[in-house]
Amino acid sequence: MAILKILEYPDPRLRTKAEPVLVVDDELRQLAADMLETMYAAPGIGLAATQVNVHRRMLVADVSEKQDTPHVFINPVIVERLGTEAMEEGCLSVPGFYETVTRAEWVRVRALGLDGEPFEQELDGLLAVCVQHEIDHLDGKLFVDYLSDLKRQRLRKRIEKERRQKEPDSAVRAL
Ligand code: QAP
Ligand code: CO
Repeated sequence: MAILKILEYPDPRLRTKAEPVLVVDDELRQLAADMLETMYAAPGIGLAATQVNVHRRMLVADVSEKQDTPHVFINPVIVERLGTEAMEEGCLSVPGFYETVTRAEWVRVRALGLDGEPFEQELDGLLAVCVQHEIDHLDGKLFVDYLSDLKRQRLRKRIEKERRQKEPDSAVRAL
């Protein structure tokens, strides 16, 4: 087990489109376990492989109160969606920033499980929103992409300012 390093916005590696998983093997199962450990430690409710700089199509999520109900989706595809729901979202790759995003309120997801077998699951509520957010990561998309240009620009400025305060040399290095 290991806690993995999470990439943070605006890291360009978060824009990578992940490749489909071809074989579900022990190495992939180990990655899933490490991603769950990393998510629980954060703590968070969802994590995509892209966020730990592994560009393969797998995500983990657990929206339960006691964080005792892990979900793993390999090569996830939304095959049906219904309704819309506005929800305040955050992201482990954009720490300290939350904004309302509108997504489908119900989805049917097709994926492979850790046993390599395909399954379909109907999701609603927070888990439905979370899985849509994490599948976006696998396509190089972030929740801040849904905001207005003005809001995203303000966020970038805030992050740059925070970074300057954390490491005073970075502004100089960037010149
Ligand atoms: C995605 O996000 C999500 O800013 C998962 O300082 C979130 O686990 C989908 C986190 C909300 C739907 C609704 C964020 C932790 C965790 C932070 C997360 C932070 C510490 C975010
Ligand atoms: Co995220």
